[in-house]
Amino acid sequence: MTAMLQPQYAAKVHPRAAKSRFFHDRGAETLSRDALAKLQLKRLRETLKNAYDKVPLHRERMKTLGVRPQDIKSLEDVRRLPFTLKGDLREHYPFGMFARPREQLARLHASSGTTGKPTVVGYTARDLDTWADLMARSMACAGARPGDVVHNAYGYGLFTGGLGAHYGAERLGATVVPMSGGSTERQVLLIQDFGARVLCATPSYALAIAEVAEREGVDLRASKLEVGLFGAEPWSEAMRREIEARMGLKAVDVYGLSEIMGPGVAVECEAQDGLHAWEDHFLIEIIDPDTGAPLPEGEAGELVITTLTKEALPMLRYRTRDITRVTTARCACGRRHVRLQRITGRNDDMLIIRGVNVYPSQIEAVLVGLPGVAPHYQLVVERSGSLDELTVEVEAATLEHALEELQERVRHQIKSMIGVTTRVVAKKPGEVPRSQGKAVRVRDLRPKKA
Ligand code: DLL
Repeated sequence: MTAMLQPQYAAKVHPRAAKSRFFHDRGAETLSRDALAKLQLKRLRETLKNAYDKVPLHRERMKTLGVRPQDIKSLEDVRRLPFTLKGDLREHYPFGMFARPREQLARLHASSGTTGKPTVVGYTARDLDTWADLMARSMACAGARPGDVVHNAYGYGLFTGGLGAHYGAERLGATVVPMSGGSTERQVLLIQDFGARVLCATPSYALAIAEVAEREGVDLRASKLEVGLFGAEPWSEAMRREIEARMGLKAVDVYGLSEIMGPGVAVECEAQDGLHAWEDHFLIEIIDPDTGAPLPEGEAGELVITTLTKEALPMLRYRTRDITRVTTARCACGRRHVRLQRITGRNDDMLIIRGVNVYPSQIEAVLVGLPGVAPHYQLVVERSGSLDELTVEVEAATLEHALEELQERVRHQIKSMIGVTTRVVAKKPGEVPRSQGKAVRVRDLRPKKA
């Protein structure tokens, strides 16, 4: 798989980044773990008071459990609080979970979701200010610097990616190019003409940009691009290597979700070894998704986040459904904030194929980098009797590749790496759909549950 990564394509290290360590907010980013814990407890208590006084749902749930804000005396006590679920936001659509009257909100965002009503989130002016700061901090952590040109190809609109990265880049002191997604030829042109050093996009869209550039004979490795802030969807190490090789930049993972804020909840530093979650603003827990019981450091489980500074939409123990593990081990970069392992997928993205649990990103890790296979794929899930069956649609890298040989090789590779039997359909170059934002990786053709 690493055969593709030839030395001349290796990510460039920015001279300023190599020479001196840069922080957007050195004080907050390098707080000791003790100081962080003290700050968290103080802010947790303020958040609880806000939620209890202003949001009937939180107050009623806490009353049912017999907990009052003043009963929370340590960070461990957070476990006495009720969970909040995505469904709660839907059921209180549109503004029922806000802790501020609508007139005091400066902005709304929403995520569409696959069924029913969208999830609506709101921000006060101070919430937006905090978000811009955390996104600027995330960008700096990833290697962006004041004065850079930041090409922002995250979608603008109700999705938090576009505006989140936009105001973060401005706050950092960069020059932001508000491209949004789509018009890929134009993206290629402006990345070169405006001299972008930083690219913000979903990893799947970054790959689509790389592909269009190559088709047009443009070598983005020779452009000024050095840092990519990629997130909003699961991706694999193999995909990281692929993008780094084709764009000649350092591809950094950024995580976030609208219910908690948007992009900038956690981000990798230049060590690319886990995503620092900004604990001065978020309290992180990992739980067993089946029992809700807390899991010790290092064990994989569901990420649960409590916001510590949000005014308009305080979230108590929000179940993200994202699966990860955490470490508090010291990081080479000097930041003490806990690191999340790359998020492999959501709990509800997991497929059970003939008794084997599979995340789409695991399949991706096998496919990307295989000789003759393009890094574009879709998974089709069907029901046959009582069993789920998986068809993996892959794409030949060139017209010269014999599709049958490719199918057999990919099938064998998936079986031997993941242990699951799949059907593989190889398509001609360009036949697997490309994304402009979050990629659609799974087509679920199973009958809908009643
Ligand atoms: O995707 C916010 C965002 C924008 C993050 C731009 C990063 C960059 P939502 O649309 O609410 O918000 O979707 C949130 O996307 O719960 C994860 O399942 C998934 N996700 C986000 N970032 C990553 C990542 C934005 N780096 C949901 N790796 C989350 C894996 C991610 N999954």
